[in-house]
Amino acid sequence: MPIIYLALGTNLGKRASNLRRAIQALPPVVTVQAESPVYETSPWGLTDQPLFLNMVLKGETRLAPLELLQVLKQIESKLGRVPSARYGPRLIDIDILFYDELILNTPELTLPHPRLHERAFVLVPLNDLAPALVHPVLGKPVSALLD
Ligand code: PH2
Ligand code: MG
Ligand code: MG
Repeated sequence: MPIIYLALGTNLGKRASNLRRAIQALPPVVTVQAESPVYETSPWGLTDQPLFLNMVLKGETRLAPLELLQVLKQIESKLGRVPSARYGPRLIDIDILFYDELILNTPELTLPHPRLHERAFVLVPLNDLAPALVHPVLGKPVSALLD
């Protein structure tokens, strides 16, 4: 089954509970195999907003990438996310970082996630789970992207 890495972020409402509810909503579509620690992080992109909680999950899915994206968006809505500004505050954000070694460029979805290597709030928890994972576009392991 394809191995996926997901990034979770939240900076509105009961943040820890938002993460737990998102993780609980993933099965049976995604079988979660590992959870990183949860980090409290300064907002990136749009700095005048509350602190985030961020973490990364490793899992397995039988869904194709775009099907997975649709399910993750449904979970975000079910948990109460409403549309907001780009990089703005959100109740829950679930992003696909990697889907096996797949490289995908469609209007709906870019894989690996196009900004993951610029973001400590993603790289630090990803490095906790998979320091040796090689980025298929950049050709470097996560541990090197973090440096
Ligand atoms: N998500 C964003 C924008 N900025 N900053 C942090 N620290 N964590 C996030 O998850 C985050 C962000 C939009 O997806
Ligand atoms: Mg997102
Ligand atoms: Mg995001």
